[in-house]
Amino acid sequence: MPILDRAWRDWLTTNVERGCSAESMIDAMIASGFDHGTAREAVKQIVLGKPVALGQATPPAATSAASATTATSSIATSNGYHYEPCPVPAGNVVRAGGRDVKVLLRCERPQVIVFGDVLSADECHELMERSRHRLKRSTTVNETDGSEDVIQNRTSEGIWFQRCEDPFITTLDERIAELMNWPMNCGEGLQILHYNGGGEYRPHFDYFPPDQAGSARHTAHGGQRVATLIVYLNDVAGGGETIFPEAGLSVVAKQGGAVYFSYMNSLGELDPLTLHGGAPVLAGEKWIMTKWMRQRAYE
Ligand code: PD2
Ligand code: ZN
Repeated sequence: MPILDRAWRDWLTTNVERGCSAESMIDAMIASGFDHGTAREAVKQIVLGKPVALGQATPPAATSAASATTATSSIATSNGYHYEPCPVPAGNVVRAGGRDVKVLLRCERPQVIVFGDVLSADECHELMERSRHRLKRSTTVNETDGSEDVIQNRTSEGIWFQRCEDPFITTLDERIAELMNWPMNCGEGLQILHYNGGGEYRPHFDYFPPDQAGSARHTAHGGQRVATLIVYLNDVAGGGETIFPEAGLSVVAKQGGAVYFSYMNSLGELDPLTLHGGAPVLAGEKWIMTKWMRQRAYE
């Protein structure tokens, strides 16, 4: 009987429930260092509903680049990114910070989830009111030296809240960490962004491209970004969707709702299908709050 640690047993159980093929799970276990016989036997026993023995055994080559994810999956796109189980738990509702957050859409490749009711209308209003008079033009990372540049591709204004800077922000940081199922101390501070009519954020990646020299400065603390949550603080009268051009997906801004996407797996690979942008605001204005999670503690 193969001996697996709890993370691998849970990973197998989740993937069986999601309908993954036995071959894909065996391949993923082999890619992570299990021998073929052990992987085959473990998958067989989980599929047949016979729990494998719990133990401390982990595959010799197991890597844990993303600290909360221990297993790899062999579901790879043509661009080579290996999709692993999403950190956000399965289900139509996710309990986070004592709140029932509704799941409205799940996309597996890229890994995108649309939520409803992440924040109440009162919480959205409080964030907008606290930010309104402190906004500064947003910047992007300079590819070469990592400095922060104001550019035409991103025409929003924003402010940052320090993580857990007061009780209200702490409530939100805790809720969001639970929703994203990632340690709160890996999160950057919450950022509030405001777009006037015509404002947009042209398609980009939220991760720091490893091939750009300027990225090193930003990954030096906390490592790479692994996942994003964008929460909509108001209904946008026209335009302003969050778009994923490679996936042909666009998410309409709805007050209190959010879009989540994850883009780094435990092998350290980055998902190019998460190219995304904020479409131009055609009518009214747009307010959002963003949370970026890192690989490791971000201090
Ligand atoms: O405003 C958005 O919808 C948006 C889209 C893509 C924001 C960001 N990215 C971001 O702040 O990274
Ligand atoms: Zn973005």
